[in-house]
Amino acid sequence: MNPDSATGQRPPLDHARLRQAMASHGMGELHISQSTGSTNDDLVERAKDGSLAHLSVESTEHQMAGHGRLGRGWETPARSSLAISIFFRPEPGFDPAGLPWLSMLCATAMVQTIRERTGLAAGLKWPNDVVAEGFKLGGVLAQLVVTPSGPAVVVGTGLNVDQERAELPVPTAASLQLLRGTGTDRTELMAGYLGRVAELHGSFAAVHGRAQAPALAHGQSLRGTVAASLVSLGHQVDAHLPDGSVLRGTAEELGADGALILRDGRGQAHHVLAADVFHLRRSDGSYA
Ligand code: BT5
Repeated sequence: MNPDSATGQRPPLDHARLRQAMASHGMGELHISQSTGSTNDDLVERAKDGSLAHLSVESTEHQMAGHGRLGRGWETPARSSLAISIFFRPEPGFDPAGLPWLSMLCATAMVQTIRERTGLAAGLKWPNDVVAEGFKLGGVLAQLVVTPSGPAVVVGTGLNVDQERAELPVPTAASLQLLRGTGTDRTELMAGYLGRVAELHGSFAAVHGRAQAPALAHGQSLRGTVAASLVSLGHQVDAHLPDGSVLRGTAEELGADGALILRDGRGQAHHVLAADVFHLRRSDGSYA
């Protein structure tokens, strides 16, 4: 157990170290509040006049009314976790089809950061869950923003770092603390994540937002990089579709547009663009 967690003595984020990390990656402004409703809402508000710098970041020590997808909530106690929203202003020439990839870019950056900094075998559960050992550690929520200087995107990422079991809202959730049995420095994690996002985004922007183009180290495309983090591929899943129906199949591939390609029991392929995906328990009892 982390000795600080139960006593309310959780350390705050180190703003100076984060500003330094962001400056070294040529990022925009950093704003960290003591408490707020939602960092996504705050950044969308700041973006409205059109002057907010590309790769500006909004975070908070205590997010009290965080948003999940489809009107769901995101719940975290003060200083226990990370809530990070990043503003992306696409340059002229950036392929609009690249915009939906920004949420998976951020989720992949978080997966890579967790792997590198904690050694946990983190992965991405399509489309936006950061998972490890079958539990949800984090999630990503992207919002399109119309600004006077053109369309932009805010991508918010939440990560459970220090929560004890009783502080998590659902039994499917876990924190790094619970899975590792030891604390993790939130500032280090956040700096690592921001650096990864800046690098991945820099490569992606250099190929004008084309997810298939070989852009990254070793000639990998963003699509290939995201697919390498996807734990859903190869698994039997239930996809709960927006119309309320459920599609069961094997997750075969990440589509060129970011969709999950599922093959059902009759051998028919389905192109799933929006869904909640549940991995089915395998015969050995594990999920993924
Ligand atoms: C997500 O939605 O996973 C997206 C979460 C995004 C949160 C970030 S924090 C920074 C930024 N500012 C915001 O206001 N939001 C973003 P979804 O896939 O819809 O999952 C939501 C569901 O996850 C809830 O209905 C709960 O069942 C569960 N949940 C809520 N809080 C959780 C937590 N801390 N850990 C794991 N699961 C949680």
